[in-house]
Amino acid sequence: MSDTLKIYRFPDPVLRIKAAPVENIDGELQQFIDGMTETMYKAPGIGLAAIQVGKPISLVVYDISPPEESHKINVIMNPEIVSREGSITYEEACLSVFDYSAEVKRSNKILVKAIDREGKPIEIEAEGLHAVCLQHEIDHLNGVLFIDHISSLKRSLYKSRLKKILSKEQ
Ligand code: GNR
Ligand code: NI
Repeated sequence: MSDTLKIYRFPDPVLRIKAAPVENIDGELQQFIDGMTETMYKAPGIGLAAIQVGKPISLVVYDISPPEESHKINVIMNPEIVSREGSITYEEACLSVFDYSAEVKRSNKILVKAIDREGKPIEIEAEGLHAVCLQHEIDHLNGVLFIDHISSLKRSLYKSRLKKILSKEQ
């Protein structure tokens, strides 16, 4: 078993770094993917982008299967959204945004081109929560957080609440 990785949280500037494409798919990367998978399930979360654990590469793991169903980890690298359709408003949260959730409007259906953990090109047609999750994770790869999509009033209210929380921490 691999070690659990540290998840960086807003306002850490690490979360604003833009991910570089994955070029070397080697044993070290496979180990890192296993570490991310374990970290995501332990959190628990439905997705995790590499930058959330401090590595600025274009890599995402996710699993949106309901808790009662069998789990299957999805690994995508160098993803690109190539088409979009419709819209969906969904209450989002993030492992990198402490104690907060808010509604975000995104595309309801997307087509994503990526490579899998072996480097094989794949296409993913995603709808609903699947599409929300992928857009949320692909945002992370561009240094974007879901709180960047909410109103500036909501964001400043959250920021001042977080400031109070953080000032009380030892
Ligand atoms: O675990 C997560 N839940 C979630 C809920 C609604 C919309 C997006 C997400 S992703 C989040 C895990 C995370 O922070 N991934 O980057
Ligand atoms: Ni997130």
